[in-house]
Amino acid sequence: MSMKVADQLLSRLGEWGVEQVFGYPGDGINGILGAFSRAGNVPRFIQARHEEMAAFEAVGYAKFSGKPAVCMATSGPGAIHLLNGLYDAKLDHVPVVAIVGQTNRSAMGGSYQQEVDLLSLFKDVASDYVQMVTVPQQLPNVVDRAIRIATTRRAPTAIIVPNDVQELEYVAPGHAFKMVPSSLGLSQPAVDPDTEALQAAAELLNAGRKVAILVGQGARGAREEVTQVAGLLGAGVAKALLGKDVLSDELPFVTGSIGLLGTRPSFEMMRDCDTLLTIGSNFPYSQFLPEPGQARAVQIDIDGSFIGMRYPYEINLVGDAQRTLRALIPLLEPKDDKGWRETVEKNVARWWEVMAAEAHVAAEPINPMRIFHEFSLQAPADAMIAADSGSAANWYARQIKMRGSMRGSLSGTLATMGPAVPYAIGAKFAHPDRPAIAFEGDGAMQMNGLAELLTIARYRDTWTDPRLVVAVLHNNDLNQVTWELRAMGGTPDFVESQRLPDTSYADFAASIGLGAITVTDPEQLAAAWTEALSADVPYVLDVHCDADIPPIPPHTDLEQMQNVAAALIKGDTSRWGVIREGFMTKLQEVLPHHDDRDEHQS
Ligand SMILES: Cc1ncc(C[n+]2csc(CCOP(=O)(O)OP(=O)(O)O)c2C)c(N)n1
Ligand SMILES: [Mg+2]
Repeated sequence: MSMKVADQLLSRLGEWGVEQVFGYPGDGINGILGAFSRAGNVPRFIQARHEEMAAFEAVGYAKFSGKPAVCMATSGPGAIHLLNGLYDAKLDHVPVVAIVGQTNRSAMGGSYQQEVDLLSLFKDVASDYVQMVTVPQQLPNVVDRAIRIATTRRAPTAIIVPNDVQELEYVAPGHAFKMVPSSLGLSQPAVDPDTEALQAAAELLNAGRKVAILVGQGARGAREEVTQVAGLLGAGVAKALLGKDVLSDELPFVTGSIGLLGTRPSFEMMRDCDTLLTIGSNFPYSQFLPEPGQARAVQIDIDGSFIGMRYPYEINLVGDAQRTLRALIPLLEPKDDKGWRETVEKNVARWWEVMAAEAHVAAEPINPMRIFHEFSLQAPADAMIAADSGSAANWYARQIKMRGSMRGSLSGTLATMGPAVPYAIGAKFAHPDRPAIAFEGDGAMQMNGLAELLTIARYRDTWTDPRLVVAVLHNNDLNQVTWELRAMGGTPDFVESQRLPDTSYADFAASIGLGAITVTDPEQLAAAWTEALSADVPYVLDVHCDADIPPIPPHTDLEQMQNVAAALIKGDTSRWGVIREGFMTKLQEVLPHHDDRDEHQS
């Protein structure tokens, strides 16, 4: 039987080990859909509710599996819908290959229906590689390069296949002029550091007395080595958001997240250190790093094009995190003075006490921090966690204690709304035998999460471990932005843009056969988690939570704190007790004195 280009496309993906394609149909890819049918759905077509969700599912799959992922959409509108998910892949550096259709070659340039200039559309997002297949002989090389480049550069790439080309008989590239034969496979190099630079880095680190380490997702493969280096240097370790799962939070010297969503011990460690070692992180907020001139610094990163930014590093070591640290360890001298490390550990221990106390501050009806706190106490050691970009990202960053082989991710750099549910779906396809948990705001649920619950309902029986819990922060508000407005002091509360229509997320989940619990009492939370985490169906926890709990870290700058305080005073003063009671110690320091507050209230 002769093979069409579309058949060869799927067979080539299969040869690369691609097991599923997250996509949405349309006549621009009808030829490829026919090939899926002929191939008995191998690789497997996973149907999302929206192309952006298909792209997020691919990003989630790539993030949780470490392997390249494929998403697919029709020409024109379908291709456009993929974009946000592909940008998420680009900004967080994960390999995703997008395959899209296009009108027939005969119609191109004719302002034809659904004809969009796709090469231009994808030029920025897939700047590493975007190509249109116009003759059959091009196909293997374009597919192979799209996968290889996505993998090597950890970036999205795009393949455009016009509808009529999909249907052509496949002809392999010949042994002739202007033919480009191709091959499968990719063996990545081991990137070792330069010996002289390594020696200089060791000298710098040995000279430091108060060493701070910052790790990002690039350090994921170097858990043991980071721990050993931190021990030798008497250092604490802060984690960038995408590197939250690099080290267990049960280690006493791990200060947790850093930055706008970060912890106080990370903030203090960076404020007081004299030496900084950054490993596999491109953490953007340099104001949370030491002041320039305060600390001498070394950076280790596998990608020379991303090294040396954000801080005036003295040594920029290009190398694989694990191999570089292994080479560095014998050159490091154990620090005699343990005072710095003891301070860091004391701060960390205190921080976790404060987190627990904050989670237990009474609220109306539920303090959102408590959702994360109760989850963290029960979290399966192999949980895969996704958080959305609203207030959930703050509580994920600060309240959840990573341990065991737990994995976690979010849209770290694009910080887009909406990826938590599709990431969790992608994670389930990466590891069908592990539980997945998505934390998502009600705004994001209304944007797309609700619809994507249907995808969960559809595929739930294909996962060996059926547990996928979606915890909805039901606050009827676009709360993260509401608090940003308050902190800015500009528009404390513009109701028209911020309030959300109310609906029941649990009712919707139940109506499509998922497990569902509406939680309105904080004392129900522990039992709700137990039920959802031991169930044999996916669950939605619809948690009614308080919109008056500010997701602002306790070390936010003074002016912002004062704006928040002022907004609270001007607003509903009955909420005042909640704010004051415990969880924002720093806020109390900048608030007006008791008497002034009474005046404001009157
Ligand atoms: C696609 C997109 N649109 C808008 C924003 C800006 N934004 C960030 S968080 C947020 C509010 C999220 O609200 P919700 O999902 O209800 O979570 P909450 O903060 O209330 O917990 C908005 C509008 C964004 N990051 N991404
Ligand atoms: Mg909300």
